[in-house]
Amino acid sequence: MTTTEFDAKAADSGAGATAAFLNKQGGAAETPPERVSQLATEVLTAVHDVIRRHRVTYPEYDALKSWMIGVGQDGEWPLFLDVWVEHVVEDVNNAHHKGNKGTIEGPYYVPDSPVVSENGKGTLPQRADEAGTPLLFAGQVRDLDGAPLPGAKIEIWHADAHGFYSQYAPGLPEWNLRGTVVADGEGRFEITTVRPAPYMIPTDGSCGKLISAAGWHAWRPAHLHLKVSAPGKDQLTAQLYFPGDAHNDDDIASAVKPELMLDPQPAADGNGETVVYDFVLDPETR
Ligand code: MBD
Ligand code: FE
Repeated sequence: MTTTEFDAKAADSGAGATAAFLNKQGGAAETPPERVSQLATEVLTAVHDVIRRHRVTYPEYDALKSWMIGVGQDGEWPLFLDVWVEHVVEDVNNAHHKGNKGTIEGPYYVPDSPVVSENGKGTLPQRADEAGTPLLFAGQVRDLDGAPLPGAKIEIWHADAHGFYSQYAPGLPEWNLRGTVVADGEGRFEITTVRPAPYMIPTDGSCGKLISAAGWHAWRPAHLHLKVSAPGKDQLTAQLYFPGDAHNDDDIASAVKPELMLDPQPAADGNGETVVYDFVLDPETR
């Protein structure tokens, strides 16, 4: 029997996301001891407050301990943090941007995806029989003054029509639905792909345990992930969403913003959908 994306296991995608994060480094900020002490003290104080206010019992304390051990064993710290914490970090750090709104990166970005474009146009790597509605995504990258940014780089990655990401679910070609498009001399791009499905957080791991123990749902609305960059500009990390998705209003990762909503139209040739979305990049911070 061959393994397919439908055999995805939380512990496998978790291990992959953990390895990818450790590989990218960057986590080692040079944080002075005063700041570490202040942040750690305030987090611990917030935890202590919850324990006092709700008179947390020893069985509950032990449940927390065993759950946290499980998150580590499943490799799900990247998933947990990106779903329930990253949106506030993103908000605080990008509040000064005057161009596009961004949103969280999430746990499944892979750097250095293959360049698939020529003169701004390209098709994301996909299987010959890739499922899903064909989607032509076009736009232009400009600066705050409206000047086009020739050669801007658009990295795009998204789930397939069954909600699975290549490199994090088994059986998918390595770069399936991941690619880099270099905009043309006027900052324009045209990306051919398929519409992704909504994404369900794995239910068989520790994050899934929390979700079911709390009676929450496990869904993110369908989304395209993007990183848009150009020399001298702040890189934009964003996600774009589709109107009408049942979870646009209650994304488990709290990463939907009205500015990130697409407006797809039936394609002129009757084959799938076309959508136009432009990006405006801020000048490099500091
Ligand atoms: C995803 O696809 C995602 O984008 C986030 C933020 C968390 C989990 C899975
Ligand atoms: Fe995602």
